[in-house]
Amino acid sequence: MSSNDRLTRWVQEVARHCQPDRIHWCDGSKKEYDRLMVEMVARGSAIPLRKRPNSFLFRSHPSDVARVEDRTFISTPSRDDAGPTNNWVAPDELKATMWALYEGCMRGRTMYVIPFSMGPLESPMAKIGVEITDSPYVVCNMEIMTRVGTRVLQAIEEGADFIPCLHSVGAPLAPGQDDVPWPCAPMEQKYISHFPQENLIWSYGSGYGGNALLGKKCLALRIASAMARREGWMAEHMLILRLVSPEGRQYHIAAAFPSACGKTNLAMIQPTIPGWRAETLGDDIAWMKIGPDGRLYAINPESGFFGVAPGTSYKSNPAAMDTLCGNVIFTNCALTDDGDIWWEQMTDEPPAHLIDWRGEDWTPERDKPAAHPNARFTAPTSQCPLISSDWEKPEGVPIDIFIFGGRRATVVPLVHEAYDWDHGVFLGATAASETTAANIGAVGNLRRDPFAMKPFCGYNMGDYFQHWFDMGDRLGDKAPRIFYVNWFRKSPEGRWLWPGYGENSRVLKWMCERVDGKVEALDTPIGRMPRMDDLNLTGLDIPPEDLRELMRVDVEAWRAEANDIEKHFAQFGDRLPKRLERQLRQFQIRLG
Ligand code: OXD
Ligand code: MN
Repeated sequence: MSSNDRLTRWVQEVARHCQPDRIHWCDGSKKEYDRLMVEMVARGSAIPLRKRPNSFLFRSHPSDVARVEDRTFISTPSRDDAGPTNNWVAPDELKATMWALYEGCMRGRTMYVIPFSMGPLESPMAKIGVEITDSPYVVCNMEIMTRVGTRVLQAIEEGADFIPCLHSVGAPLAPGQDDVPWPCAPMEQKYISHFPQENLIWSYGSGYGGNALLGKKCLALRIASAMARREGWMAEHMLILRLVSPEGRQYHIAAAFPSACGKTNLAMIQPTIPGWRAETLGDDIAWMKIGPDGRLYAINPESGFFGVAPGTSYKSNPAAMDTLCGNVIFTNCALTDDGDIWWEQMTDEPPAHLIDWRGEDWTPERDKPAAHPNARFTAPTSQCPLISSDWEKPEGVPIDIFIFGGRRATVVPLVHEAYDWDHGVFLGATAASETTAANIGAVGNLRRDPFAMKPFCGYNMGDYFQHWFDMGDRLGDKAPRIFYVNWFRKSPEGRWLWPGYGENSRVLKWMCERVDGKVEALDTPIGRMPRMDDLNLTGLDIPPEDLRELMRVDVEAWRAEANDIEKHFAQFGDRLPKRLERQLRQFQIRLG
């Protein structure tokens, strides 16, 4: 059976179950996008923005505002293969449950078939997917976030493999029933399911973000991470950035932070140190493979930004603001009276009147935010003024530096460097952050989020740690150097100690100098740290006591951290690599 026969049969099988009124094969054209938007405006689910060309605002149902980790499943034949950090249901049971939900779920709706490529089609690292969905909102978002169209279909016809991704909002319409602006199913019927052994994705009941745009978290991270382990490459929750020194030397950085910890801001950094500049390559996902020269090469599999809107401003991220000049889909932002969008911290002063993300009147006295904290923009990567001319290079760019980090008000200093690759894997495996609104759940608790992949690893995380060791063994002395940062440390009174944003370039510059062997570092129990003189702080007005606090290694607090890491590691049982146990012991010895 050719790939194309396989595709036709799959589409027919899904249509038999889901019973849509119509089937539409997407060609990815502007005409198609515009027509779908016109239809969504007419139905009342999209609001055209008078102030931004070709841009639209959507408001989701209040129960469907973020990724639903509790309803996300890695369905491997054995529970152990999904591991302790994933929800698991046996494949047969999960498929039976979901087929029952899919039965007739697209009645009254159009079923769209979206052929898409993650990565430029001509890249040896690209992977093809086909998403079936009953949401035109998903089609338009996918047309920005991925490369959709007939060229992809042609590649499938010529024999290219594809990953089937099935999605339904789970809201069939009875004959004559009016649609709602944001159809979705109740929480207990939502399922975001992955079958990594079969490279298969089934999503039901949510229309929001990573639950529904299946190329992103589901394919490019969960399924891809499992493929990458089998095939010897890496699929990581990382931005990709090129830093260029005054001498013109290029450094490529891949950095992993949990959701809503500033990845998009760092990806679009505008260095404040004279002579240095940066180019954006990606803001969320990196696929990396060892090249013919033995170095690790990264591509960004996406073609759009699905960024957290609140907090984005001309102060925090001017390049993102310019990216949003037009052709953007906004979700759950507030609407201004003159037909533009607004969100918290976009401007110093909020407008005097808005329609909030729930569609209600809003004035600054209201104690609720006008935009949902996980409000998003979907914008083409090509519109970013800092985009690198190499962002679609089929072979990718060679990575020099890995950065891990999170949001920590206490304990973790501004920057430290791993002693070696194994120690770097330990830093990644123990990364922790205060939780944010990107996932439904409590905000502000500390959670260990290894490699920022806890919600996105498609197999047992113990095996994932081992995969990192295996990659390091293969890379040898060509492996990227590994660093850990925390831009978010606060003073005991709750003041930010570090200005962040463009000033983070000072820390990046130090990393580049470490890579080039230009500066020594101080050995501490947690890793290597900058000598104060080596960190360029010219022009910053940070009181010396703040700097000391920013860099302080509080051995007592780190001992408590080590105890917590012991508990964190224990959950992996015998799937925890011995090399990580050894790292923990050495860390405890260094702490004394
Ligand atoms: C994202 C996330 O949307 O990590 O990128 O939640
Ligand atoms: Mn992300």
